[in-house]
Amino acid sequence: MTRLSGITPSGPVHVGNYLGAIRRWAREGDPADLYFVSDLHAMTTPYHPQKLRGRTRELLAILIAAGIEPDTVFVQSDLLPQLGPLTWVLECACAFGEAARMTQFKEKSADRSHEGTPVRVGLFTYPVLMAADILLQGADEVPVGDDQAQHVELARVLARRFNGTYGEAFVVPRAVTPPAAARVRDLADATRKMDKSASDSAGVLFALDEPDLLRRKVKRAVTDSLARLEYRPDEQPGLANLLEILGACLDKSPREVVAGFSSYGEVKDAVAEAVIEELRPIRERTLELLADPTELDRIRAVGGARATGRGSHRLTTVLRLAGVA
Ligand code: AQP
Repeated sequence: MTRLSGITPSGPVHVGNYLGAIRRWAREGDPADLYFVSDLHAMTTPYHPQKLRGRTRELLAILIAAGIEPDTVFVQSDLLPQLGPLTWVLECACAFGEAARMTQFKEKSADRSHEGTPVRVGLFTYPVLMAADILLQGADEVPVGDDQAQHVELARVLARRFNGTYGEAFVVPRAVTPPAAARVRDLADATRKMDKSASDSAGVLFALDEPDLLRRKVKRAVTDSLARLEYRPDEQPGLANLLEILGACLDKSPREVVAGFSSYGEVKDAVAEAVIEELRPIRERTLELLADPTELDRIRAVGGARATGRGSHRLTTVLRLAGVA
């Protein structure tokens, strides 16, 4: 059984990505799973090519440094020769109305129109590219949050339609809900989730931040003036967020970790030290890998070759059934 998960280099990796996804992939990943850096998805909104290239390498290095089996990791753009034709075939199997129904497109395009920046056609069609990511690899399960479940549903619809119309080629994937993980929120505003592409990074703990910077960001975290040391997410969201981060780092519940503190300052010190210790080995290994481009390229090539190998037979079948090969 193959599970496929991706992460987009839309900004530097933060502690939310790490605790909510990457650490789980490293701990629970199966050799049959696939993890990929979805750099093509980062092109759906304005971006800088050099930064994208750098962030893609950095993210690949972080996934390896975090302990994910290197063979199971690949970079999406390394599969462009396969994903390009497959995306076209799937776009030609997708009704305009189906793509237009995607809630995420409606929300993200509304944001862009609001900002006065053009909405890219890629933002509209990327769920079809996501279907190609999934279907090319023959993934059985795709762990996604609520915001992506509709896209996996589209992949299911397209797989069934192609199989029914032209012939059996695709595994019909399932969306699965990943085990509940801490939803880390921004330290400066606990109503917002911690975001890679946040315009203000004062409340975002990046995985490669220096320990001193992490300490300063945690010290400035917004809490409240109630001076109550309890875990009450609704009434004290800033404190609750800190306790959730601490709990996730220590593999304990936020209620367990809150006992024993006598001030918010103590909580912040403990959070800073726990995050620094959690990230230290990953930061060190990532910097080593980034300093050794030959090794990183070698790892990248192995993962890319494995993913390409998995998809090539399926793509040949699809093109033949579609009448274009
Ligand atoms: N704040 C978070 N807390 C816990 N988990 C999180 N994830 C993202 N933010 C948090 C998880 O990280 C994985 C990769 O996510 P993605 O690349 O699809 O990015 P995203 O979910 O759109 O969120 P980001 O990282 O903040 O990026 P941008 O700025 O591009 O929106 C997923 O498993 C996600 O749940």
